[in-house]
Amino acid sequence: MSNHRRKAHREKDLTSRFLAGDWDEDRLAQSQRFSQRSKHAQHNKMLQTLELRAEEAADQSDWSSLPIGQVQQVHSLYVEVIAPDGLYLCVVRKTLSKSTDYSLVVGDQVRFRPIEIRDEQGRPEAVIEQILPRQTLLTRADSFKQIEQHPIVANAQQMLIVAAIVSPTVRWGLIDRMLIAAEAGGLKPIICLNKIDLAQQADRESSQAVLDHYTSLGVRTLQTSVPEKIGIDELRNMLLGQTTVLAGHSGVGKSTLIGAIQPQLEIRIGDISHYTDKGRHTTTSARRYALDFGGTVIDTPGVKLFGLWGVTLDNLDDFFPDVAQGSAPQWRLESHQRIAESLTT
Ligand SMILES: Nc1nc2c(ncn2[C@@H]2O[C@H](COP(=O)(O)OP(=O)(O)OP(=O)(O)O)[C@@H](O)[C@H]2O)c(=O)[nH]1
Ligand SMILES: [Mg+2]
Repeated sequence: MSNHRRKAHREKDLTSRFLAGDWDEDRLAQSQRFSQRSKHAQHNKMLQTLELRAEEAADQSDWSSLPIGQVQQVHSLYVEVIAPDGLYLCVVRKTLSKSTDYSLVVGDQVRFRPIEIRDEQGRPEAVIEQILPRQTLLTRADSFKQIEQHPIVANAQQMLIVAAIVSPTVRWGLIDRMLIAAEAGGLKPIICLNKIDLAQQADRESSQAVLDHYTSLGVRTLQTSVPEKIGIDELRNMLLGQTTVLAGHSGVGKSTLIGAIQPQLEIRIGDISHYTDKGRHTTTSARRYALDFGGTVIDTPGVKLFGLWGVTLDNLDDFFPDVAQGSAPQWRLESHQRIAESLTT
């Protein structure tokens, strides 16, 4: 016991010992790592207590009086819910997670019960009692074989499909898949072709011709460049008052675009050299951001593949009206063909 006390006393004094020249930088860093770890352990313990409480049976009688919030981010142990009076760290009532066959995703609307606990940063905690019906749901299958459903974001009204004209080179086939997912999930798609500052004029023009075809199918499109500030105001107008999920390949500039329309948001943006390493993603989980000028955006991690959920050979042509009408250009025919093949294998 006395040993323990002495140790605790010593750890409190770390910085002064370092400043007094007692400790070198390495020892200080190592010790701070340990105290960071014990902070984590403390936090985990607190969450476990919270989960235990969440196992108690739910009292449904007062659900209608509970506050409603929106899921801002889903972590492995807890969920961040944003409510009119601020952010809550929540766990899901065990009976609720057992009774629904789906898990929470960003954008879900929930009723939650605040409890008298705060985490070490003073954030209030709560138990999620109910998930409200979803208006839209962006979903993908875990692979081209469509074995398992992966809901990504709930209740978004729009999907900003982001691609880069180069670095990484645009893949129209991936865009076609994401267009289908948007439509199948009830979201209005917008195609945003970014990084046009890096392309030759001829490539910009040929890309515009492709975008014009999508416009003829009723899809809104735009070209953007963050360093040259091209299309940023237009994008801001498209996002105004809407809930929009951004999706696309890793490194195309999704997070950068969010940072460009609202610079005060501190969003992690990747160093382009990272993208030469396979599978390196800067954004690692979906997160919702409120826009000062009105509206909400949800940043998502990059995707390489977009497995389609709820699409079969029988309804595929519904998503390719140009193919069905015989007016599709060659690349759309090829895209349709590739998706059809993936649905049969
Ligand atoms: N030249 C140029 N570079 C850009 C543009 N937009 C983004 N970038 C760069 O592209 C790189 C990747 O940007 P991110 O915003 O991290 O890409 P992301 O789509 O969020 O990537 P993930 O989070 O991995 O899915 C960064 O180095 C950005 O500076 C642009 O319009 N032009
Ligand atoms: Mg990102």
